[in-house]
Amino acid sequence: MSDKKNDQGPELKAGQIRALTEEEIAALPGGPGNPARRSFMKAGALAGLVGAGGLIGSLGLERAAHAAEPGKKLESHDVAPGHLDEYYGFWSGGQSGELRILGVPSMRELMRVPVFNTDFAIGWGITNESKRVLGENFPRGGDLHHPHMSQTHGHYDGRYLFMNDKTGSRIARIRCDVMRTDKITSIPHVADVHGLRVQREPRTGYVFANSEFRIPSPNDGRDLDDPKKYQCVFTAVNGETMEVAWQVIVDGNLDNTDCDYEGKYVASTCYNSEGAVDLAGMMRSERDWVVVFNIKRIEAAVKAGKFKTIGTSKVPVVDGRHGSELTMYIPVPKSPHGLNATPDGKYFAAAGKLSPTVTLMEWSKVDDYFAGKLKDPRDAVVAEPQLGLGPLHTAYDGRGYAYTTLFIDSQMAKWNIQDAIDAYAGKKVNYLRQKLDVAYQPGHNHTSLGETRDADGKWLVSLNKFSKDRFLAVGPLHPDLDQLIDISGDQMVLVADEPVYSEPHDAVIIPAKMLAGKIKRKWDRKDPFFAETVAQAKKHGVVLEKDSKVIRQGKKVFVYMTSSAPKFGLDSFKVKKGDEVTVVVTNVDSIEDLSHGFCLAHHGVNMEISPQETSSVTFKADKPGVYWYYCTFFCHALHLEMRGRMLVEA
Ligand code: K7E
Ligand code: CUA
Repeated sequence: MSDKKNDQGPELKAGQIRALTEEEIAALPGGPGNPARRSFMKAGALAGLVGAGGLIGSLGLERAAHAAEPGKKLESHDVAPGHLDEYYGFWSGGQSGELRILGVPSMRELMRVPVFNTDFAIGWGITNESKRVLGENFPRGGDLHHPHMSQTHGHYDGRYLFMNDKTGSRIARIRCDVMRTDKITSIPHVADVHGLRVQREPRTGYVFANSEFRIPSPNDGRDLDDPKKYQCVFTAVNGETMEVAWQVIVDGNLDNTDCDYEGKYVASTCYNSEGAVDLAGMMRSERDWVVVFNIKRIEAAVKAGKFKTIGTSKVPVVDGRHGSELTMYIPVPKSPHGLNATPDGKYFAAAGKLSPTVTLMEWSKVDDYFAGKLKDPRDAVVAEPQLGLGPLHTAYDGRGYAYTTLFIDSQMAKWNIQDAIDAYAGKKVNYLRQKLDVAYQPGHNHTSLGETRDADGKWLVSLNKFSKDRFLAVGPLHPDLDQLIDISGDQMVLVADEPVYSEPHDAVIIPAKMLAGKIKRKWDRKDPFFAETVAQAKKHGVVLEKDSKVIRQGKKVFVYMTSSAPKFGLDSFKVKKGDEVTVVVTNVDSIEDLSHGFCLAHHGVNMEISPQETSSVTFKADKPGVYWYYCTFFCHALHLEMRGRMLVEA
């Protein structure tokens, strides 16, 4: 072994990839190359999924061995300064609760959009406009897993992005024209919201949401420790109104979901078919299932009044448990995870997780089942390729290939869909094309346009849960690692490592040209996002674009002011201790990128006011004294002078 050990992995010269020494190669378990790495990864996985500290050193060497693989010229993902990326990437922010916008292929982070989190930079969770979206008593954060853009006829349409909050059982919508969260809906009768997808045909339409944990229904203290009575429901939300359209009670608990390209079905993976509340219980059976929901039949049942409501909620809830004509239960190996429909509209795949297989099913066989022509639901399965350990999610390139993440093996498996079908039918064909090492433990993957009819087979990202030694040490918490892979050729080629903050689960990659002209570069004064604030000003006789004045109504004080670099409309305003103060700032600058901020010292108040935007905040003035407010976006040479005083009388 090299004696040059340090915390940060093998020593590299700038711009160089270091080859292993002969000694190091000899020290690798089982010799050089993939097999060694694989057996190591398996050992690691069995020892508690790479938990064992002693294994980390050799993992680093494996990395070097892979990165230094000869004969592979890395494709460039460089985007020169001043040049634009070809794609947008919309990235889940996981437990940070935000959505992130990346440029692909550069992997540069372009923007963060706060959704379920609070964000002091723009005042999300602080301004009245954001609180109207978040609702009263909103939770402090959220766990954002799955972002998906609205579609029309199976193509991205640039209207909205939808995403789930696993911990708060919520679904949020971002308006793509301003990239701002505009609606958040709480889902009733569920403990969490996990899998989320959008209807493709004719358009979105429905937003489908799985819930994972089973709970009593209603969850009001009854049946506390009687898990047999716990329930899990599937939810369809109307993406236009963001109201819950209907729910379906299912057997087992739901995990991930996807729908077809014809608007007929949506399918979800289910694990814990046992309905257990402990790990051993959840592993008792040999199989779980995929449940397919028949959208037309569910709509008809709701229309015919064949539903119940729960508690005070008006949401129609139909029964889709075993024996229901609304659903189909397809047995698959234990604990399936990802559910991904192929872009040709023919198949859908459930990743095995605990089984080394992916189960491929055909939508037309689902037609047959509901028409009474297919008796055994298992006959909807057309392939079950064996790929490696820990298959979690599958992405597609539109050329007939599928890419499946192998969590335990830390690999990406590329396989041919038709060959896998032929092999299942008994032909002697090899469907596996390539396995690429990724670093390390991938969860989701995603291809450019791969969840639409337009799958273009250019880029694949592997969203890895561990980065280990791939970056400089930054403390016990490591960044996650998103790797960009070029899939345009026969072989997958790794082109970039992107460290990311906790914790991306999923992402979508959308050509910039699909959004061209749809994204605004400054606010429209008539924008609905702040329309309520504008209406309130009107009632007060205030013209926001011109007036700066203070209006008192009893103990409520409304402070209206403009902002224009480098000046607020008011140099000072006076209130009394105990007043409820609402400050409304309108940015009358209309130069692109000339944002101002309003930050009030010692009051936890900051908000962004971009060109032509109105933002407002309400707080209690409970401390007598002088408090400066100042601009927080460096807008002008006299930006530091852009400030004023709030005078609070005792
Ligand atoms: Cu696989 Cu929440 Cu999509 Cu994470 S789920 S990986
Ligand atoms: Cu306005 Cu800085």
